[in-house]
Amino acid sequence: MTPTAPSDIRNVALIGHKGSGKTSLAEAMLYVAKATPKLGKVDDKSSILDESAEEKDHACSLEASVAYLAWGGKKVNVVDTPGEGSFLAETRLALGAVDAAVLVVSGKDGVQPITERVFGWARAQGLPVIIVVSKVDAENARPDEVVAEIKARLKAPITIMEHHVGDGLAYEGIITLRTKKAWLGKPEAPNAIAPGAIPDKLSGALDMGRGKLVDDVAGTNDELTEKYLTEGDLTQEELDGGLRDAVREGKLVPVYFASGTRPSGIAALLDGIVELVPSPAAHPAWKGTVPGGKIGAEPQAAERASSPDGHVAAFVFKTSIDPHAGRTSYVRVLSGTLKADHALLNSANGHSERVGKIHNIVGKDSKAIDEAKAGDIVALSKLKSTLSGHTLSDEKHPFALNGPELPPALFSRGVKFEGKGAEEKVSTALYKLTEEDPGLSVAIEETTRELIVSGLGSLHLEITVERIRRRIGIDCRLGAPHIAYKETITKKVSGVEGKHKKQSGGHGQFGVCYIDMEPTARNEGFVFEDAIVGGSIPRQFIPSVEKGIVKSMAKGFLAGFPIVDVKVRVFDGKYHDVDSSDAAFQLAGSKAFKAAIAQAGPVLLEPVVKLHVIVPSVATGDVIGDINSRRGRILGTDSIDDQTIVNAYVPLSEILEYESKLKSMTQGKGTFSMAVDHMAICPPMVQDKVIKDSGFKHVEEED
Ligand SMILES: Nc1nc2c(ncn2[C@@H]2O[C@H](COP(=O)(O)OP(=O)(O)OP(=O)(O)O)[C@@H](O)[C@H]2O)c(=O)[nH]1
Ligand SMILES: [Mg+2]
Repeated sequence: MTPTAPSDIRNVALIGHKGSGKTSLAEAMLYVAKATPKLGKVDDKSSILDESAEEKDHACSLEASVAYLAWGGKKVNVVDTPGEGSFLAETRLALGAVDAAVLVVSGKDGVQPITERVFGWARAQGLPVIIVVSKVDAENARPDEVVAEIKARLKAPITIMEHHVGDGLAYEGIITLRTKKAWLGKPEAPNAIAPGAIPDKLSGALDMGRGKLVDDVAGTNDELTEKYLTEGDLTQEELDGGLRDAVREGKLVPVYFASGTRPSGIAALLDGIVELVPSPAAHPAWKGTVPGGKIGAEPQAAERASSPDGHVAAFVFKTSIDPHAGRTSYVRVLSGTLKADHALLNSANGHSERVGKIHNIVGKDSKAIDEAKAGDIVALSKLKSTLSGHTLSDEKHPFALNGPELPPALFSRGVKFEGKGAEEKVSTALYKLTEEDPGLSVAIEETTRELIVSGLGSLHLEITVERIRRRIGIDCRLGAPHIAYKETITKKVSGVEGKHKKQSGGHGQFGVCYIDMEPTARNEGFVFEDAIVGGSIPRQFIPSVEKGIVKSMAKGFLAGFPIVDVKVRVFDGKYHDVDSSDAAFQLAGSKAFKAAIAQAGPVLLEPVVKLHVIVPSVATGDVIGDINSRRGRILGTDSIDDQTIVNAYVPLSEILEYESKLKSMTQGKGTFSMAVDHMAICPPMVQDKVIKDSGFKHVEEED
């Protein structure tokens, strides 16, 4: 099979709130394009995209899935992503691998919190976006209201591409305004490329809709505006070209209507993707860095043209590990041509990876190919140490993509299990899972030796233990929540001494340092200033002082949480020609740091989430009262029709089990999303309780 040229590829990710119909839409696209022999359905567990046991159990996508189809002479790579807040790390990475996002908004439920969040990601990244209002055939569908909601809430420059004929149970199909085609009546069959003529009774709707579309397109470009004003219309070429440019530049967001389950509106959507989504050949140069520079030095910026001729580089956006088939890495070829049986450099860890076979993928099925050109999305099997988010590149011309930033994994809980030897098995299985799941991390608590899993939300952690139970047959459960507190200081202190002196026969140990300490701005981490003049601490021991301080910071002072946002200035010291050593100055640094922190007003910092809630307006009072009772701070409310949007900051520790509470306050109608936003100083009562519960004790340095 010859590799596909970049101009013949279209890459899209389906994004949206959970349950908005992304997987059903992707299944319909595959079926209508004859990439699959029958229509896969989420409800009867026949979806080839929601394929894992957990996805089938929960009837919801938990990871990104990849499939390709052929349409209009192009290879369309479709990435179906999860819409559940707990699994958005996969969605974030998928957006880093495509040329456009297809935002799916349920024609029944409208704009929901994750709709806004993922749309924001796509726009911030400069990705062209196409919106699909899905489920137009569902009972109680209200596509026109949903379009108004999209306009008001997403503040997107939308333009309507189709007229839907009826909605809900009276839905018949769509007519397209740009291409003037009709798909009415029966569900679309495979290769539904032969649309019918537009019936006379719809000619009024066509003219009106098309007039608006032409108007929208003309408004995006001075030349077209001029032409439109003088001639009153645009030619088909001008409309097509103007629309293509406006979508690529983000000036217009086209809106389609479809049903994934019927299926209907799919062929027109595929036509739209092929026509309007820019090919990888048009992708601006990828921005990244040259890995492997000097430690501590600013990495050197680099760019890679999205062309098959340059040096090869590929971005890994998804990893799956099958107990039998091993690891599969899904990559977007950024530049050059990827060849089977070649060695590449993993720029994240410096390892060499042998690319075995390259595959085109449809769900679990794959076809081997010899090479893949820039722009294509393919799967590589059996890489050894490559994870999602890494870049593979030519060994002689290394490149690391500036990939998307993942949402932080700050929901943490202990993992409980019973039985001899279980601990090792559970921890091995958990660490293995972190290689697949970019949003998951595992740690061992220092004091209790308890295994702690961290993820993006409670469901994430519940599904993690479910996966472990299924994979290794050990019954594990989640323990108490762990909040990722941090510690910091509030006052400046000057001239604090740290002295380490020991005389026990033979060589002694001697080192003294004097430091000043002050708080930095939030998120600055640690700043170390070397202000030693005149050799009061020999040069080679200044890094030792810093090392001692860094070690103490990791251990915490109040409750064992890492200390952050501190500046230390070392300005004086004493040494001994024979007895001073790296170890002695590390201990001196650590002692000075602890003495200083005790005087510097240490406090606990807690993670605070930004909460975004959409509720029926009648429930607004209850929802706000509840947020206030959780130490929340309301940032603002906004009402559209009979719904109210509430934005607030709430400490993470107060909002761990919000879902069930919101459901009960709103009869199941409220939806929310939350993401950790910043760290804030804990009120004294909360701080005292956390310190007490931590059971933290200082371990004195060895003297
Ligand atoms: N009537 C109707 N129902 C649909 C349509 N699309 C999806 N559904 C139903 O809506 C539910 C959710 O559909 P999914 O395709 O799993 O939604 P999703 O966006 O992939 O959801 P997540 O993977 O959880 O983010 C299922 O019960 C589908 O049968 C549609 O076009 N019409
Ligand atoms: Mg899905």
